[in-house]
Amino acid sequence: MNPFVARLADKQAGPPLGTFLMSASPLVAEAIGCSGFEWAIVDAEHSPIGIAEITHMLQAIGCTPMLPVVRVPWNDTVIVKRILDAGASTLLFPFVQSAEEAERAVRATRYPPEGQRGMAGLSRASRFGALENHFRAANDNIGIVVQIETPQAVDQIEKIAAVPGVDAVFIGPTDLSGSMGLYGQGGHPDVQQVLADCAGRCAASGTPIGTLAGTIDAARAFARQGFDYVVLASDLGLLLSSARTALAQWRSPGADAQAGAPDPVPPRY
Ligand code: 3PY
Ligand code: MG
Repeated sequence: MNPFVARLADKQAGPPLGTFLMSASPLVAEAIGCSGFEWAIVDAEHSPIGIAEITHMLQAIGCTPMLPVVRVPWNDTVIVKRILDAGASTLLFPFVQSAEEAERAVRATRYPPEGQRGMAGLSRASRFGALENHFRAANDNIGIVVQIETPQAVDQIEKIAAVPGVDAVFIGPTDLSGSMGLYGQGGHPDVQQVLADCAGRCAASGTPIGTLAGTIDAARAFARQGFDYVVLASDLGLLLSSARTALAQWRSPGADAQAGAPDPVPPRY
């Protein structure tokens, strides 16, 4: 079974927290993998990450216990083939609008006769040919998560989730709020209501559902609402919020007085 799908099925362990990796850096990907995050999304939709970076980031993550998911830039059979060849085995598809589009996503990930994935003898996916069973085993080991990001897709969520091969859904609150005419307002009550409804509908149909949270409090709230997994921000987001907090403290008058007696040379910087 695909390791990410298996982790989602392990309800006892609680909802796994992940983060987006947008910095296109294998070093950062490896560091996040060593930080304790259970899983992370290599984001090839909204970052400079291309095939070479995906390959190198997967190599780096492979040295850590963290489970990688790769978000493909689009539901495109050729791009999907290249990303699978690079060794990705769990894919996140943005903007899936219908059951037909979900079927197209699944087909792109399956070798014939089930699908249309092209075959190459020396891909990283087959350990450069060393995995003799690769072509027979690969179809059963791919995990697919599809993103629901518009009201049209929300209407279809049960049909999309029921497509054989779809393992989980993920609500993208940024695009969802934009397509609801509430640009930049993922926290708007109307958007939050749609998220809560989706969680209820997916619980009823037994489909794991996840979404994006900007803070740990929001992540906890989503878990309480029934979300099965949550993405906390991104590597860049976590870096920038920590940088901004540090600068705000530095610039805040009276910060010295509040600071107490910190270690002037921290053991890790
Ligand atoms: C979105 O919010 O639209 C995303 O794709 C990421 O969560
Ligand atoms: Mg989106």
